[in-house]
Amino acid sequence: MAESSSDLRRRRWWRSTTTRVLAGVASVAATATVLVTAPAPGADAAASTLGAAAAQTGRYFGTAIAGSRLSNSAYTTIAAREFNMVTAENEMKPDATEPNQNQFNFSAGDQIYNWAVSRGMKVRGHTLAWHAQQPGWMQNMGGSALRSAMINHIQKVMAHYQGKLAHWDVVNEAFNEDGSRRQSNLQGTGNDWIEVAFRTARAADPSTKLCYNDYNIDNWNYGKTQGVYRMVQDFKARGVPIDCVGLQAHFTGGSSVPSSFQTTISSFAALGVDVALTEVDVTNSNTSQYQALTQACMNVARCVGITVWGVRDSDSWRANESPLLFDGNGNKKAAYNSVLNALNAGSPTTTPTTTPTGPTTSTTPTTPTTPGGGSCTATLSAGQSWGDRYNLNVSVSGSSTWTVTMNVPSPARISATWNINASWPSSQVLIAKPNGNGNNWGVTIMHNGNRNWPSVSCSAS
Ligand code: 9MR
Repeated sequence: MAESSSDLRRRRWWRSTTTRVLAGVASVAATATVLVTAPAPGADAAASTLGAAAAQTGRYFGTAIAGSRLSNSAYTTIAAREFNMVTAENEMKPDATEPNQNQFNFSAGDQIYNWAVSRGMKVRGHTLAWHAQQPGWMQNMGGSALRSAMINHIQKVMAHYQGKLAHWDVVNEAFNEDGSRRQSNLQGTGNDWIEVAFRTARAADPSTKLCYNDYNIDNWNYGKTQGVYRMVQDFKARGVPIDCVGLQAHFTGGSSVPSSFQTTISSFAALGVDVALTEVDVTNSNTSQYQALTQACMNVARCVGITVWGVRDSDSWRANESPLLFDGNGNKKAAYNSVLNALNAGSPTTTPTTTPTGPTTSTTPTTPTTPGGGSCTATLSAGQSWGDRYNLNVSVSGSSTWTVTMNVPSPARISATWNINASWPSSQVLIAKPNGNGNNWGVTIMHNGNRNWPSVSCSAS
């Protein structure tokens, strides 16, 4: 159910009246904490980027990134500004990561991973076991040799990225349109190959969410959707580890958003898995279809995020359909605004424990460290909160060249940021610098039982 407008008002009221100022100016360094009741300017303003808007409800908004485009500053400027999740478009696929059997190459995948995390973005792994984009040596394999090679591939690639990725698409596109299994060399190793892949993946990296990913599973009344649904249902019933289903949501090449799309998302979610829209594009960026698919995700608590399959139309695998949110010149298209508005009006991923609720204030005053250089102030205010996590909005004043250091009290951990260039000395320490898009940014914190706010210090240079 969508959040009612009264809920939304209450949430925004809570955000705007719960404000704490932590001053990092040398002259007030000893005064630690100042509580104010005046609304923070702009505290209830709608977020102005896709990632920030999605983060308000605990979701992400991502894009596919092509390593070959990371040298294009027009591309990277948009990508870093707008998104807080990245999928490597091709660089983590089997042909890229294991070009020769048992010889791994992570340079292209790592380039994208490092680009993303150094900007405070998270990364989805794509993909480990797939009939397509196999290296030549694997294409010619079958039977038990291929089964062993698949297991080895999953183990080695996941070991390389152990603890680093938000999700892995463990298996990609394994079904036919009628809901039967797609014939492939992997399928030829035995019908249990998918569950073996998932069990291997769980053992290799228990920290990452394991997803099954496919296209044309958007219409609830479609054979392929039902086939995948039955597999997930069976896996959950038998304890085969699976955490998420990715609906690629390519509404190009003749497809469009079906009226049952939300039913599909909520039906998968009801099996006890997260759902993500993983490769979205829409023919000619039809505004109402982009609005509808975003709204459908926002209406389902376990729809955790949306990824579009490229940045600008010119970056798309189907560039001739102009299916993305930015045109070839990097301008926002009409569909961008429909997505942004739907994200800003969205409901949280999980129901807040109490309403309104926010993080508790610290019982021990936090002490900002003395800043080096000039003066600036970082102001924290409560964002949305859920059972397991909360958002804080941060507004920096006094300087446009600031560095904010945030220390989160253990065992809380920082899980996401938006609108900053972030570096992470540890999961409890965040160093934030401007990303060129203003002085308002935010963090999502997994509280792990400690809801005391972090301390912050601000240093201007
Ligand atoms: O966008 C990818 C394109 O650059 C590759 O040439 C293609 C090769 O298979 O894969 C594209 O990405 C696909 C994704 O990995 C899985 N779902 C369908 C995507 C579009 O084909």
